[in-house]
Amino acid sequence: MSAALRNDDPGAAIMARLDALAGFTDEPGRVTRLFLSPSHRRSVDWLLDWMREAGMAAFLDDVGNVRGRYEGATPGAPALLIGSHIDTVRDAGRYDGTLGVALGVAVVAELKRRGERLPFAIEVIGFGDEEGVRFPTTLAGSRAIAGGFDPTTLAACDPDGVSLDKALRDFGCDPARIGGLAMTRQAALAYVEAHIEQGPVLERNAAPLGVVTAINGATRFRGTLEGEAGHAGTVPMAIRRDALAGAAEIILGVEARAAREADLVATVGRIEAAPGAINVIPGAAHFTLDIRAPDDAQRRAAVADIEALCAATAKRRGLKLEMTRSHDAPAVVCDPRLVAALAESVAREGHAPLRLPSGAGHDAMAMAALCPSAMLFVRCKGGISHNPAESITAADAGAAFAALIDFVRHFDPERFIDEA
Ligand code: HGY
Ligand code: MN
Ligand code: MN
Repeated sequence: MSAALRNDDPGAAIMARLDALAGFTDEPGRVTRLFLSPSHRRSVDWLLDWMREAGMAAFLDDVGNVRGRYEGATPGAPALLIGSHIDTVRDAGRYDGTLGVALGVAVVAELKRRGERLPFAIEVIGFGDEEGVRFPTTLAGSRAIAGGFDPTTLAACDPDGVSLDKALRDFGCDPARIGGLAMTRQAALAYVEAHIEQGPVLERNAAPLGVVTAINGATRFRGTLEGEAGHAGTVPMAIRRDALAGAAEIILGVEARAAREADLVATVGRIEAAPGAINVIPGAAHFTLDIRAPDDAQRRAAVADIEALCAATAKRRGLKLEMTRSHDAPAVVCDPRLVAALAESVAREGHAPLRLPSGAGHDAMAMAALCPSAMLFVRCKGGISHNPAESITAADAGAAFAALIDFVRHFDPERFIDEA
């Protein structure tokens, strides 16, 4: 019997499912599943099938999320939401995001197998746009559910000039109906997301699971420096306006600024020179900026300093600078009641409930605007993520499954009914 069907080893079954999901990629030989891509479509169909097999009513919503609902004892009851994302970065690992969705479906499949109905519904969501790699947006799916979708982002285009609006329509979605996806606080009791830690803390503490206390705030920019292309052999150094050299100076300045403070991180993840020929002085350079910190005032101060650094560098080098802020999310504190309940479940499963902050961003940041939200972290080897070497063990996947189903069984909806 395939591991996917064995329920005596949920960890192995979940790993088999994630191996299957990793097969949906647009770049053979590596995992790249961008928002609204052909591989995203194939993964949507696969996930819909699995959700239905697990006893859920499942559908694709108009912003590209996969939604599954398992009714409680009383149909139409408010729901505990469990989710994460199924889009990936380029050349990704196979657990970032997908593990949280697979754990949600596996928990419901187990409840169904046992014929259990709880005093609340469970909704499992596979968000389509958490990574924000294809379009200059991020968290579009979770923001739509939480009521914070910004319709102006529909005009945002991917590097091929395809707008989000068109990509959604080509995917079978109706962007005009995204506004109607927002859940009410009455319908959403709480949101819990299981996710690989993407850092080394759990491994260093020999802890398979951890409970997230807060998620760092993040600011992203896309920048362009414009100088003057020229002949690499004839233009004297003193009169060049080399856009890539200017970007290089900025990259080192960004690194130095972030290194000055604990917990502050800043990254230039993408740099492109144009026209990109060996014997042409780069006339343009396109770069991205990602700045994060647990404290919003700390992050804002770093953002201001880095913007000033970019402007001063461009001015001194005679370059034209354009910077667009493509994402700005405040730090989110996880709901203390959910943190405590997750910690109790981890402890009941025999593990020390280690509490830790998340440097990585997650859909839980957006969902916290809708309802009380929290995260369960799962150890990953070497803390490696956004890298094909990303790795977890079946045993830790099994531990996460046991803790999550324990959490679900002990979840008291009365404590989370809309307090408004
Ligand atoms: O960038 C992040 O923190 C997340 O992996 N999207
Ligand atoms: Mn993720
Ligand atoms: Mn990620």
